Amino acid sequence: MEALGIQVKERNREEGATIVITHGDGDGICSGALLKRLFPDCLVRFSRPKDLKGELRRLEGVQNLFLCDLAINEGDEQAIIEGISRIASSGTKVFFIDHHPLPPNLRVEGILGATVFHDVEASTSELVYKAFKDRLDPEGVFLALYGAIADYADNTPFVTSELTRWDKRIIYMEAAILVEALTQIRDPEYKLIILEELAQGKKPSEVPNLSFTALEGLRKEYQVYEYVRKYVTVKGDLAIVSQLPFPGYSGKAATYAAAITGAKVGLVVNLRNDRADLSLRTRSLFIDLNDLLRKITRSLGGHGGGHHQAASAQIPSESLEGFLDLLNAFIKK
Ligand SMILES: [Mn+2]
Repeated sequence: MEALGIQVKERNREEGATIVITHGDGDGICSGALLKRLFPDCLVRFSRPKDLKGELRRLEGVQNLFLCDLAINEGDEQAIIEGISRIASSGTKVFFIDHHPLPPNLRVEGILGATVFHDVEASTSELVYKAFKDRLDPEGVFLALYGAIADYADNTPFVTSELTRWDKRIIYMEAAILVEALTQIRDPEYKLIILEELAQGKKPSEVPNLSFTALEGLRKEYQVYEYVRKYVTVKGDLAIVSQLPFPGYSGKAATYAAAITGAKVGLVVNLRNDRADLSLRTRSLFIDLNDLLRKITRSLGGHGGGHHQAASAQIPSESLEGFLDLLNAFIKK
């Protein structure tokens, strides 16, 4: 860690000396909890890719800044890179740790001023754990595993090997408690409490109320499944579910839509005002949803991206039919 130049000893001198900005999902929370173990006094807050450039604009006088599990949206890369190098040149040590594919015209080396840990194969939690393993106690590994499972990034050599060291059924159960509970939790204050408890070494099942909330989530999960089974329609290679009445379950519903119909891609569309919110999932290794969405949505006046097999997008409602046709055409190629 000294080699990385982090000034651990001075962290108490000024409040907010270390700031962690992370995603509010399971992987982001586990990443943040790992860093909270290293820097107990750090300030943690949650953000989203679309808010990243704004976050950077507001930051000043920080000693260490960690940006975790936050994708760089296409179109924002210039502002984000400028923001990072501005903060870095004021003396802040900036760490960018993420596993989302970078925009096509950006390389890791282009993120100037930051120490970057980036790998699209691994979860952010795994990347954080590996980067600071020497300073973490051995139990930190559980957080890395929960975060990896939460993001379906559990087939890396590190994770598969670690899972054989422990009882993997228990690890999966704990990860599932976290994931299912998070489907029910919107409140960032509550998420921060969970992160804090995890950082202190509690297992998800030991965080007050989390198991109960997870079971509520699980019950709703099966309602979502039933809803998809009833209302899914197929258009070309797409299994489509519209206006899902279960907020927070779009990704899961997209997975079920593809599974139930056998279509290559599952897609959930929620129309709100003049906007269509889309969640897509595929299990095909030959389809790169991140790439397809980045390509297609821009020409339609929207934006989108994510991972190869899990991605989301926003487009104007009136472009929806055109979008579906384009997507089908691209999948055919
Ligand atoms: Mn992630």
